[in-house]
Amino acid sequence: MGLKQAAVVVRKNKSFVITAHVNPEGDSLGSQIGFYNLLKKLGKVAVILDEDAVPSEYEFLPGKENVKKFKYSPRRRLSFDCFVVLDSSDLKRTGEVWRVNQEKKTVLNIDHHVSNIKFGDVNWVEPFTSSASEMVYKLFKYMRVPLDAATALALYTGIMTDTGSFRYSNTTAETHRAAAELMKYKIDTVQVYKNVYENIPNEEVKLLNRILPSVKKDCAGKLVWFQIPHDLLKGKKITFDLSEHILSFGRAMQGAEVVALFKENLGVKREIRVNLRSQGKFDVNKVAQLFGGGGHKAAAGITMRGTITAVRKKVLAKIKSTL
Ligand SMILES: [Mn+2]
Repeated sequence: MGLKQAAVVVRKNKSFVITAHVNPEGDSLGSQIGFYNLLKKLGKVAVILDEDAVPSEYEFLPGKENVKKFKYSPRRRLSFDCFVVLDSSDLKRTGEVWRVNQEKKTVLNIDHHVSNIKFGDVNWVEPFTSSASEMVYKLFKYMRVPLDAATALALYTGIMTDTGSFRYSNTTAETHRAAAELMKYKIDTVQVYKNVYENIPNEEVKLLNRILPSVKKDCAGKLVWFQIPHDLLKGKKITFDLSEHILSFGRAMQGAEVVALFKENLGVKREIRVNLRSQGKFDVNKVAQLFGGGGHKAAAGITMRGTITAVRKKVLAKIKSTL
């Protein structure tokens, strides 16, 4: 059983590097901060290294200052006993951070993506659990490590964001029980929601205003897609993640069953990020896996090489053939 083995790895080792996927969001940050706090309470040495900076909507999280933006360099050697990867279906989802584990120290893989390829030495993978944050909550309980207000806030935020604020089908009775217990630490849940979702900076509102009207529909409205061209983002200092808002808007459109968002990754030439969402019936993970991506049945992503037009055509054709 993964949980038990994960606890053994935590007990056995002294120093840890913690990471998660690129483009951090609520669950990757919540689970990393929660796991870091667990280790600290057990007297361990730990550091959180992420490829990308913390988006502005998560700056309210206590402990976010422990999340270090990390640029890999082969000359920089880090010594540690255990490499912990959270909320990532494979090592490459960490960007370049996985390269710090040159000495092949124990890899602990803690994740809830159905597409997880079990890349760890110890794999604790629970596709039926709402979020990596809920898994870290379980680890606290199992190891009988006391929670605290800052940890509760981080884990609650991760659970809230990955369940679409307790609306998606991954929300279970267990999820609600975890959230209920975390709320005992006086979390201002209304404010957490506002911080994450109702806090869009003016510059980003202007962008939304240009992206949303470009929505395209296909398959009699069952397929909805958006494309963010590179020149729209170029030169702009984007600190707020708009993807979730765009995808939610797509899902809310009448008749929409599948939503796709195509974006050119800034800084990386000819790399396209595709985000897919469904209402729950259509399996977007299956489509994502055909192109080397993955995720969950109702939410998945792909990073592909090529022009945005070519990528879009391939992915949409696949969706249309099964929709
Ligand atoms: Mn997650």
